[in-house]
Amino acid sequence: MTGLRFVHCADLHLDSPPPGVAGQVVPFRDASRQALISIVDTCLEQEVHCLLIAGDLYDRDLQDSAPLVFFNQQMQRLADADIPVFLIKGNHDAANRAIGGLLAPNVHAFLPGAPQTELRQLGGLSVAIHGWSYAQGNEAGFQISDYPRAVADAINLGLLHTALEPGGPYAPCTPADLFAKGYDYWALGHAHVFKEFRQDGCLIINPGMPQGRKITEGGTKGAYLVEMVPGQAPQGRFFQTSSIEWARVEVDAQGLVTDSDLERLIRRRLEALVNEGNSQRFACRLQLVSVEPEIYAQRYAVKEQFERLFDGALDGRVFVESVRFEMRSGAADTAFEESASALAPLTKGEDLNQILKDLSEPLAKSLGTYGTEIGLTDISASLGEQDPEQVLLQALGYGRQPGQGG
Ligand SMILES: [Mn+2]
Repeated sequence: MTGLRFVHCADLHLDSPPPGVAGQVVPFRDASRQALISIVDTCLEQEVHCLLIAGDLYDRDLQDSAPLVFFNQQMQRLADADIPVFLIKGNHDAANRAIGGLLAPNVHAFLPGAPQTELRQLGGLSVAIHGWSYAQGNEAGFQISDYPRAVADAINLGLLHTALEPGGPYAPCTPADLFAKGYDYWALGHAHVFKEFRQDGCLIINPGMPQGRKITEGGTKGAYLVEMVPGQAPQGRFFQTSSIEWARVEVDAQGLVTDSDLERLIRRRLEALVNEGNSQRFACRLQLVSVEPEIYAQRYAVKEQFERLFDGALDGRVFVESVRFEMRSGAADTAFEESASALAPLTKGEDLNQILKDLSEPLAKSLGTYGTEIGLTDISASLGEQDPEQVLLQALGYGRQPGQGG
């Protein structure tokens, strides 16, 4: 069967700085590079006819040439196998960013401005590749009508970095707009999760990112391998390129009497994750869930111990992003938990009283009705009466309520 075979990836965010994790430095830079190596490996193994990169290859201005050199080394591996690469720039690596330098000779980078078309013979077929690069981070003025008509008697591939949000800043459009162009395949980028739309003979794929960098980029990540035979609908499959997987591990702490019980339960959950999952390593957020507020008061002290204990556990296959306590009642929602966790290190600060005074207004606002529930409506006033650390712990949901003493 003769056809066009290619790999489509997006949002590599190559060499993106490592996110905050509890203990040891997680090798995310190496993981983002490993993901690109996996993509190139697949291109070579599958003997593809081209590689499409749909924007956000880089995360930000380059501080040195190391990521660019690494990228070109990988592209050279494809050049040695006569595999061309077609690349557009997204909002993170737009043309106005400090990301310059020569590209390997097989890499075609589309220019900013109106979409351009590259006509090539690939796999014995005529292929028209349409694309453009972001000139700056905001491309709200994008019009889908700027894309050229489908070229007759050719396979038409569209490269586009878009949030698929009408009216938004990132090349606003809808799947219906894309289907209406009459192309065979749309290679999208921007959303860091996998998305697929199909209609008649057209396939729209947003492959998601090849390696997640934070808890909101969880699950296995990868790229997309496509097989196109003229006259037939495109076929494809997602393949994993991530070596570290972000995972939320929820542990029901309800009714567990001792910290050892909790430790054993967490360990069992991590073992299950590692044994049953598809990734070499896991960066975990341990979420200890209970409806009993006193759990937090008792266990706040062991949070850091747990973070240290489990970071690097199971032969180094587990990283701990953080240990979090969550209340299963209307009192604390996730947003509150996030801000509480961000504020927690302040309990070690020496000028806590002053910090709390400065923070009292925004803190009260973020507490909202929860402040009333825990009897902490006026933080400034409470500061005059109580130990500042107690006030903060109380605001974070970990401390005792006023009047309880002790
Ligand atoms: Mn983007």
